Amino acid sequence: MSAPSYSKKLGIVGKPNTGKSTFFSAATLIPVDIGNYPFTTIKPNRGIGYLRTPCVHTEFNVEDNPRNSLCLDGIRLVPVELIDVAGLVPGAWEGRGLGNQFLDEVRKADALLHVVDASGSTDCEGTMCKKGSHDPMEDVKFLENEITMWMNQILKKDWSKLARTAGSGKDDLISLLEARLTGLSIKRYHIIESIRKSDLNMDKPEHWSDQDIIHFLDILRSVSKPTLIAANKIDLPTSEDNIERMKESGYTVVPCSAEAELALRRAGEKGLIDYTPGDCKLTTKNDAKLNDAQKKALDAIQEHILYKFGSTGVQEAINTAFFELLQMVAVYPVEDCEHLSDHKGRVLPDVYLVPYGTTARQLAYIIHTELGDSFIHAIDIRGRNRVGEDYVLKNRDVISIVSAKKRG
Ligand SMILES: Nc1nc2c(ncn2[C@@H]2O[C@H](COP(=O)(O)OP(=O)(O)O)[C@@H](O)[C@H]2O)c(=O)[nH]1
Ligand SMILES: [Mg+2]
Repeated sequence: MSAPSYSKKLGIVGKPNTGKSTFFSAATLIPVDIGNYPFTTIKPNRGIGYLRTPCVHTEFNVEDNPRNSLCLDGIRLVPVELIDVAGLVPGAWEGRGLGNQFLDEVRKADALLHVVDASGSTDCEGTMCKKGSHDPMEDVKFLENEITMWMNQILKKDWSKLARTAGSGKDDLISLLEARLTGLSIKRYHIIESIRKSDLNMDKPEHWSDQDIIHFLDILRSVSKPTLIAANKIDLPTSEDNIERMKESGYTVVPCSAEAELALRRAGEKGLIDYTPGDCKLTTKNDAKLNDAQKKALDAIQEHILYKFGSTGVQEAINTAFFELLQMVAVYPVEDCEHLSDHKGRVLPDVYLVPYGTTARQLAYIIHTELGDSFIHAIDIRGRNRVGEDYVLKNRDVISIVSAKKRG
C-alpha cells in the first residue's frame, strides 16, 4: 500500500530533539498484527501515516473488505504521506547546517506539522537545557521567519525584473509568481488568496519596498504551507502554560506525547493491549503477560495522558492537519449501488481523500481518466439521489459513478 499520487504530503518539522522522529515512528506504526498488510516506508524519512475516520460500513450495516485502507472495529485508517524533515537549525535559509536539505523537504510538503518541545527543555538549537527555561513560542516564530526568508531569497534575485515585466496587469503578476514559486508546491490559488489577503498595490509591484515583499511572502507562507503546532512532551509539567500561551496567540495547537503514542503502538503490535490510534483509553489483553515495569508504564500513560488530555494527541494532530488545515474529505467510491462493492465484489474497498470542493466528475477523473471522460452522472448512496457532474463531495460520501463505458 502507498499513498496515491494525487495525495497531499505532510512535513514533520522543527529544531533538533523536539521529538520529530519519535512522532514519525509512532505515526507510521500500525498497532496490530495484521498478517500480510505491509508496513510501508517509502524512503528512510518518508512513511505512511493514517487518518482516523469512522467507517461508513456500520451505518450501512454491511461487512467491508478494505483494499486501500484498513478497518479496525469500525474505524477506517486511511494512508497519508508523512515526511520526517531534517532538523531546522538557525540560518537554514542562508544554507547553514542541513539547511538546504531541510528546505528541499519543506519544498515538497503541502502542510507542515511543527513539533515543538512544549516543555521548554531544549534551547533554540535543540540542546537540552533546564526544564521550562526555553520559550517554545520563539521556535514557532523562528520557523516562520526561516521559511519566509527562504522564499524572499528565491524571489528577490529577480524581483525588479519580475515587477517590471508584470507592468500594470495583476494577472501577469500572478502568473509570474506562479512560475517562479512552482517548485515550492505553491499553487496559483495560493497566490490569488494571498493577494486578496494583503493590502498591497498589485498594479504597481515595482513600488513595493523590501518590507512589502516580506509582508506578502509571510501571508503566502501561511496560505501555502499551513502549519499545525504539535505541542510535544505534555508528559512534562512545564508544558502546560506554554501550550495555553500558544493557543492564545491564535495558533492551531494540538498537545501531544509522541513518546507515549510510540509506547502504546508498540504494546499493541506485540499483542499486549487493545489500542487503536486516537483512542482515549487502552485495554490490557486478558492473556497478556506484562512485567511490572510495562504495567507501571501503561498505567502512567493511562492516568497522566489519556485521562487527562483525551488521547496522546498524535492521531489528532494528523487528522487536524488533513481534515482542517488541508480541508480534505474522505469519500468511498463504489460500483455496485446495492452491495456497495467494486466489480470484484469487495465491499467499500477504497477511501479517496480529496480536497474539499472536488466534484463528482473530478473524482471520476482521479479514479480513471476513462471514467472521467465517459461520466454520465453519479449516485449519492446515502441520500439515494442522482447527482450531476458538479456535485461537490462531502466527507464520508459513498458515491457511485455511472459512465457510458463499462469498466472491466
Ligand atoms: N518527555 C518526552 N520526551 C520525548 C517525547 N517525544 C520524544 N521525546 C524525547 O526527545 C528526544 C528527542 O527525540 P527525537 O524523536 O529523536 O527528536 P528529533 O531530533 O526531533 O527527531 C528523545 O530523547 C525522545 O525520547 C515526549 O512525548 N515526551
Ligand atoms: Mg530526528
